[in-house]
Amino acid sequence: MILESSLQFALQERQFEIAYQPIWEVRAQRIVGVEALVRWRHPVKGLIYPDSFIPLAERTGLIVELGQWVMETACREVAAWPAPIALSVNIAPPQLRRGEIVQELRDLLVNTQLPASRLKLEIAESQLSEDTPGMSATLSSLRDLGVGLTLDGFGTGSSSLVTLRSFPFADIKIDRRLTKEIAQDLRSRSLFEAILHVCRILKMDCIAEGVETKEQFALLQSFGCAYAQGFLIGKPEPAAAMRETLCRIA
Ligand code: G
Ligand code: G
Ligand code: MN
Repeated sequence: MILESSLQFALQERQFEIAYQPIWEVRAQRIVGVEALVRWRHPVKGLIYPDSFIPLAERTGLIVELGQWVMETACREVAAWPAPIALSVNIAPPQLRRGEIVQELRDLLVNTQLPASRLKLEIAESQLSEDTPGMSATLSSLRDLGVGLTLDGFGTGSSSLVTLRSFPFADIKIDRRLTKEIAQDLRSRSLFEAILHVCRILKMDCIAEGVETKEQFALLQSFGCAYAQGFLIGKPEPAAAMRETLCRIA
């Protein structure tokens, strides 16, 4: 069990780091972006994954400070890399409920020299049900700033077409639980294709998450899914390793 006080202490002590997982453009066969995934380097327990502490951080409000650290660190690190790839950062609703996030991001982009067009904010579909009018306004302001908005984890939970109508998302990330099924289950495969149709009509880009096998990759390629992410393409890696990968292929 992780306690609020230990999370608070870890934030003070800067015990967090970011792993970057590549996002692959299927047609051009190249890395076009990375997703920043936070890890907690605990001095005794070792590496702790976000599923174990993000929910607590959200409940206690510590996600605001942690999220600011992730955003600042990731923008700074990625802006210094040799290739002009995109950076995707996960954002939790408590961060969006603060109107200040728009001005903070604007300042951060200026300070790090990362063009707004290279930053994408991933917002989990499952968390948008707690919508407030303020959140929708904040998302519009962020879009006006020029950053991309990605609807994360689509295709499971309460996937709603209303969400697609109500919020200015530029792309959709299909949840890995659905990607996992497409090679075995016909209904899942049809649902996956249907989501791609919706994306095409709404002129949104689609990223399949959790691609682990060549069979899954071949299927999503045949369906015309533009982007893929998963262990088949690359695991999350520390900043230095990802930077080297990009230097090698640049
Ligand atoms: O890296 P891993 O697969 O363990 O990530 C698990 C979950 O944690 C993912 O669903 C991801 O969205 C979430 N996550 C990872 N990094 C962050 C972060 O910086 N902020 C938020 N809010 N969620 C994150
Ligand atoms: O924010 P989101 O839940 O989309 O974060 C992606 C998470 O999925 C990360 O924690 C990452 O480590 C994990 N992940 C990435 N690729 C794969 C994969 O191919 N298979 C599985 N099982 N998990 C993956
Ligand atoms: Mn994500």
